[in-house]
Amino acid sequence: MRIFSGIQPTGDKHLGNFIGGFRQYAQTQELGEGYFCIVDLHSITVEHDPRDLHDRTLDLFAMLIATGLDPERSTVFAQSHVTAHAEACWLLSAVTSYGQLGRMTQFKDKADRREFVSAGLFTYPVLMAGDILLYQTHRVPIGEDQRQHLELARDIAERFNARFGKTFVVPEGIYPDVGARIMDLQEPMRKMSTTGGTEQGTVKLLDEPDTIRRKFRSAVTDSGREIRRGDDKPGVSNLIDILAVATGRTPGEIEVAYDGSGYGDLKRDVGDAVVALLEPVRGRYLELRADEPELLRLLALGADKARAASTPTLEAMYERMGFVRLGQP
Ligand code: AQP
Repeated sequence: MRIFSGIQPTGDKHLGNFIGGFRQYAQTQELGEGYFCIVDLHSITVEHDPRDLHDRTLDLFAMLIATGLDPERSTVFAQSHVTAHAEACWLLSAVTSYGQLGRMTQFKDKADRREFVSAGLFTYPVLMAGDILLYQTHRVPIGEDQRQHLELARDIAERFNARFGKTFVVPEGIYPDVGARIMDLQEPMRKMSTTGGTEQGTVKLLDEPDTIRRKFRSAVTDSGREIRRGDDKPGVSNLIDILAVATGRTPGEIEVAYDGSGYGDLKRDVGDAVVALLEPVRGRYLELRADEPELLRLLALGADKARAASTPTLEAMYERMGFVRLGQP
C-alpha cells in the first residue's frame, strides 16, 4: 500500500499539525510504502519571505524526522526537488472544474483575509491533487481541514481516468479518530492555525514548556462546570480531545476520570501532558537541525527516490493525453 501526505513549510508548526499531521505520518509509515512531502511550492501561494522559506524548509525536514519519520525507510522530500509535481498540476488543470475550485472553503477563507489574492491560492488544490496522484497513493493521512481538498483530488483522478483511461489510483483519506480538528485555545470555534489563529491560542511545537503550560492555563472554557464533550462546550471538548491524544486514553475515559473535578485541574493536566508529549520531540529536533549537511544529504536521497517513483505516472499522463514523447535519448 502507498501512503502520501504533504505539509507546508510555512509558519511555526503547531499542535494541530502534530495531531493531524506528524503523528499520523509516523504511524502510517508502518502500513506500507510512505511518501512524505514538504510542499514548498504551496507556500508561495500567500506572500512569503524567501529567507524564511529556505530556513523553514530545513526546520520542517528536521521536525519530520524528530517526530518519527525514517528517511531511509520512507521517502521524505521537498516538492520543488521533483519537477513532476509542477508538470502534473498543469496537466490536471485540464480536468479540474473552475466552479469546484471556487467552492473550496480554504480558498474562500484565505482570500477573504487578504488584499492580494494570487492565482496560485486558487489553483493550490490542483497542485495538491498532483502531489497525491503521482505516487499512485492509496491512503492520505490528513486532518479534517483537508477533507474537501482530498475529495477534489478524488474527483480529478476519476475524471482523468474516465477521459483518458485508467491512470490513477483513487486515494482515500485517513483522519485521526480523536483530534482530527484541533481548535484554537482562545477561540475554540476556529481551528488552530498558523495564519488564522490567535497567538495565545496556538501551541507551537517548539514553545518552551512554561509557555505551553501558560497557554493551557489561560485556555477559554465554557459556561457550566461539567467536564464533558458537546456542541455547547467547544473549549472543554477541545481540551478533552487533546488530553486523550497526549495520554492515549479515550475521551470517554477522561470524562469519567474528571467527573467532579474543576476546569482548572483539566487545564493543568492537559498542559503537563502536552509538555511530556512534545519535550522529547524538541530535544531530537534541536540535535538534527544542528547538522545541516546531513539534512541536505537526506533531502537529496528523498528527491532521488521521489523522482524515480513519480516519473512513470507523469509519463503515462503525457502519453494518454496525446503528447508526442521522444523516448529515451
Ligand atoms: N487544527 C488542526 N487540527 C488537526 N489537524 C490539522 N492540520 C492543520 N491544522 C490542523 C493538519 O496538519 C497537516 C499539515 O498542514 P499544513 O501545515 O500543510 O497546512 P494547513 O492545514 O493549512 O495548516 P495550518 O497551520 O492551519 O495553516 P494555514 O495557516 O495555512 O491554515 C495537514 O494534514 C492538516 O490537515
